[in-house]
Amino acid sequence: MDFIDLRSDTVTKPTPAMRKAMAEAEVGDDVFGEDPTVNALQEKVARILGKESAIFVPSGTMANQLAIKSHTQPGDEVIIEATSHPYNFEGGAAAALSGIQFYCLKGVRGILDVSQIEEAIRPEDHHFPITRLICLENTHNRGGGSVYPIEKMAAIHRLVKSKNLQLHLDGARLWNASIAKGTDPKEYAQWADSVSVCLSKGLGAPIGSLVAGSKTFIDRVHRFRKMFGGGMRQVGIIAAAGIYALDHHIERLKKDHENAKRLAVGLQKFKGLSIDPEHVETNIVIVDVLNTGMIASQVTEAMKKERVLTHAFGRTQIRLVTHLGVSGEDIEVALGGFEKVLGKK
Ligand code: TLP
Repeated sequence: MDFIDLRSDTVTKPTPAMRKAMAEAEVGDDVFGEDPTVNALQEKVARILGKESAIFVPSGTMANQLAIKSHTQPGDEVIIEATSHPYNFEGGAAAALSGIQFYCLKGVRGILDVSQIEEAIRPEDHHFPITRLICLENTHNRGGGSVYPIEKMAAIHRLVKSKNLQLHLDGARLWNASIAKGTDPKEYAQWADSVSVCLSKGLGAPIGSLVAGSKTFIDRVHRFRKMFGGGMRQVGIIAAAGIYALDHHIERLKKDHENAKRLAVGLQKFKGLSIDPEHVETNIVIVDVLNTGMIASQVTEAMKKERVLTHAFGRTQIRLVTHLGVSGEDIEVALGGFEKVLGKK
């Protein structure tokens, strides 16, 4: 029996139809801007996000880092949520590659309030670093897949513009936010100067992210993409997977959200777990194992023996993510595994 892999939605694999689209893709040298499939993907994503331009890059990390690099100068300060991806999970890249420092604010499940940001913006004084950029994440990974309320994004955007600053949105899972709330991705993207999106999280594409923004901004990103070694050649083959994913695998995210909710409701029954299914808005479930008598890594090890893979997030939390490769039946099997490991309350 195979494992049920709930560690991340990055584990999804291309479907046979996606592989066929990849095999048939027209290609050219994208460093010369001559790959027709890459150009089609870039135009498609720019259109979906309502931006002038978009650029294809290998990963979500590179997308965020290129955006940070293109918005800032060394020594600038970037306001970000304390559990955000660029601050925690990108290997310290923003300090190393852009020479910026982060000013971290603690949100509620990753969501910041406009007043917190307002207080964090530095006044003009030569003692202080220059606040240049605000980064938001929607959905918020460490926040348990929480969706940024659109009014909050709009209010933050108003503040940011009144202070002549820039706003970057890490939209690795913006598709999930859009499907969960029935909100067009453009509605979210309109409140950001730059947006990064991923094709390899839950959508089945093997690789690929994009940064979208104004034409001038994306021209700048293009230069840094070369500098960071992210210029690729005949990558229509993978861009085709992205086009296929956007055409066929977005609507089905609803299923992942239903499965995540079902999982969260089921997990409430087991000894020592604390979880509020109301907090599960998309495809990520974070559950606290503090009262099980085990630490997170022990729970993940025990679950592995039940052929269910989960991800330990720190000492007391585990993360379970639903995706293309997880069915409704798999959720029942996973819950059966938890029952064996923990027992009912
Ligand atoms: N997140 C991965 C891990 O890096 C933690 C995961 O399994 O969730 N932004 C957000 C919000 C992300 O969740 C991720 C990936 C990225 C950016 C980076 O994307 P990649 O992995 O393509 O560099």
